[in-house]
Formats: sequence, structure tokens, C-alpha cells
Amino acid sequence: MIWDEEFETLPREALEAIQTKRLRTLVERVYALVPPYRKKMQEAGVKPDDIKSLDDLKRLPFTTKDDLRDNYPFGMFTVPLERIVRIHASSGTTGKPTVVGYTKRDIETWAELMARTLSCAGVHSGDVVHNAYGYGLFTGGLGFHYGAERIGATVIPISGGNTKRQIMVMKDFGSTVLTCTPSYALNIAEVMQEMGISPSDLKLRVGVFGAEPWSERMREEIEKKLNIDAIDIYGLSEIIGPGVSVECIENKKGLHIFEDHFIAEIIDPDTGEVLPYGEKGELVFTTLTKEAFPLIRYRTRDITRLIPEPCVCGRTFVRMEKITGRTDDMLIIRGVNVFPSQIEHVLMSIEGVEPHYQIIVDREGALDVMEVQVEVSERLFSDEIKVLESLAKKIERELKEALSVSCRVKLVEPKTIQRSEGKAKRVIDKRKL
Ligand code: DLL
Repeated sequence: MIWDEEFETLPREALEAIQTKRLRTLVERVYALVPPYRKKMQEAGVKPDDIKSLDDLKRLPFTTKDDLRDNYPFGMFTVPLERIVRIHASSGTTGKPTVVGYTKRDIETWAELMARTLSCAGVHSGDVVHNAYGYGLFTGGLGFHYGAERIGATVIPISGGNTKRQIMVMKDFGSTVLTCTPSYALNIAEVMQEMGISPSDLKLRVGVFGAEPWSERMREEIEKKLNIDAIDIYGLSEIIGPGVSVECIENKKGLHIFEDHFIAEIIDPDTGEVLPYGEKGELVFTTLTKEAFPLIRYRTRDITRLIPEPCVCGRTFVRMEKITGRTDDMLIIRGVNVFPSQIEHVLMSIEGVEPHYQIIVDREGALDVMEVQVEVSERLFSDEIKVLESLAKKIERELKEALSVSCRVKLVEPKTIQRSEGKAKRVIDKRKL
């Protein structure tokens, strides 16, 4: 079902007219109200009046995480704190968190976007939504909560953790929709198995999973283990939280970006040049309707490509391909660029390998070394040492072929790699410790 048929199926021309109008208003507002934006625009030699069409967007300077850091915590808000009704923040790996604020109207907008998102994923009133995203400063919990209430579903605000209890609740309350990170979904599936609960004991139909990268193979694994449709949802705190883009249940190929609220561009991360549809690069967003904390050309560091072809579901919004990595999660191993997603892709295509792994990077003397720790199935682990050795060698060979750099593979016992309850930590880079 399409939640907002009028906007979600707009012909391109009508959509672009709305975007242009909203963009011009936005630029005027931030120029007048946010000194850091005014300063950057002045330095770039552009004035609000210069922005007449969507094509002029590229004349505006980018906004980066550093800009947010420099104006920590509230320096980029357009309204005084009295008008902010909610604050969220994302933790990041180092230093201060990224802080975002919402006015009453922003919370409304976000709830609408999440209602669209959930509808797009095939969720409707009458569903029981088991929301295991973390509640708190993280945008996942409350973002989903408001959207699910908006469509009239029953929300279970369980948050993350205490997996056995989660499973009991899903069974007893008849949950039909599971929302959490994909790695937590796998964790839940595993604990279910240990408890002797099969998917047929539950009423789950759909899962809406995001907040971290996951491969197609991981999707297959989750769909099989939980007997559900697994839908990918994308978002980031800076832009609004979850509710920026989502796959449709009809197609599950590419995530529809809610373009009446966000303009997406793909740029070359090195030169900043805007790339045409279909080319891979860094995703950049401009928010068109946010009040408290609008962003102009925000560099997400996420890597993807845009798909303009129409979709069977009837939505006319452009889609983005599943995120394949971040410009800053790229590891440089002895000069070769390696993305954790490439490693996941290789591992998941090998029989007997479980979807639990960790990448450990270290330096020995002057040399970078990468070790991939992978869990193998119980059956394999009890096999002869020879079998395990040959499997490790096979994985090493396949990784070398895919990455063009060699690494060590260590097969570890089932259930020894730490399970995630939120975003999984796949890489430990000891060079940075
Ligand atoms: O993760 C918001 C969210 C909550 C999205 C719940 C989906 C579901 P942050 O904590 O600010 O916000 O992290 C944002 O997470 O820039 C991506 O690198 C990554 N990310 C989010 N969704 C996906 C996804 C939330 N579906 C950062 N696939 C983003 C891959 C994702 N990466």
C-alpha cells in the first residue's frame, strides 16, 4: 500500500517543481538564520538569489561532519532551543556525538516519513510491530515507534537486548513485524533455535532492517531462518533518522528515496564533482522540509548509486542501491583498498561458513596484516582438522582473488564471535588503537 499516493507517485516534472520551490525557501532561511551557512556561501560567492533551479544546487558548498563538529552542539540550528522539542545524537567512533534537533513540525514530518516507510515495506494497521531498535539518543527506536503508531499498528517498544525475553514476547503477543538491525535479527534467529522455537511458532511476516550494511546473502539467511520478507531501510541522524529511503515489498531492489523531502546527489568523493545517474559514488543529501536542523548538500560518506528506472510498485521516486560501504570504512591494507562488504560477500558465498565474522587489522613491523575470523557450522567444526584447514585455505584463496591482497583466515568455534544487539562491530583496527 502507498501511504501518500499523491506525493509518492508524482510525475518527475511536478516533483522537481516542488523541490525547486522548497530548495529556494530553504536556502533563504539558512542564509538568514545560520551564520556558519552564511559564511560558507559568502566564501563560495553564492547568494540565495542565485539559486533559481535544481541545477543551481551544485553551486552551493557541501556540509560535512566537521561543520557539525565545529558548531557542536546546537550551532547549526535555525531556531532557539525553546522551539526544539526533541534531541537525538549519533555516537560515532571518536570524540563528541553528532547532535540533531527537531521542532514539533519536524517530529510530525518524521512520523509521516516513517509511516510511508513502513507502508512501503508492507506494514499496515492491524500489524503488531516488535520494535527492537534501541530507544534513546539513537534515532531508530523512537523513529519507528512514531511511524508505526501513525499507521495504526500496535507497537511493542521493546528496544534492544535480553533476547530470550524478546522471543517470548514475540510469541505471546503475536508480533507480525520485526524491526531491528540485521545483525540483531540474526542473533534473534540463533537464540530462537537454541530455545527450540521455530518460525512457525511465531506470526512474523516482515522485518524492516537497517542502520548498518548487510549483503544480499545476509538477507537470504535472515529470510530463511525467520521465514519472513526482509526489507532494507536506510537513514542517518543528521538527515532525520530512519525514513530517508526504503525498499518496497513488491520489488526489494533498491531503496526509494523520499524525494519531496530530500534531494539526493552522487558525487566523486575525491573531486566533489556530481556524477550522473547509475554511477557509484558518495551519497549527498539536501533536506527540503526540515525546520530545526536543515542540511544543505550533506556528505554522508555512504557509497551507492542512484537508479532512475520506474519501479513496479508505482512509486516514482528515484531508488538508491543497497549501500556497499562508506568512504571512511575503507581499510587500506598494504596500499590496497578493501571494504568490509567485499569480505562479507565472499564469506557468505562459501558453504559451511556462518554469517558471523570479524576483521582484525594490525601492523607487524612495517607491514599491515589482516586476519578474518569466521565462525563455521557445528557440523564442520567437529570434523577433522584437515577439513578445517582446507576450508581456511579455500577462504584465503577466494578472499585474495576478490580483494587482490592476502589475509589470514582463522576459523573459530560456533558462537564465539560476539553477537550484536544493535549495530555490529565488524572491524577492529588495532593500528588505530
Ligand atoms: O542508523 C538511522 C537508522 C535507524 C537507519 C534505524 C535505519 C534504521 P545513524 O546512527 O546516524 O542513523 O547512522 C547512520 O548508518 O550513514 C550508514 O553508514 C549506516 N546505515 C544506516 N542504514 C543503513 C543501511 C541510523 N540500510 C549511518 N545500509 C549511515 C547500510 C546503513 N548502512
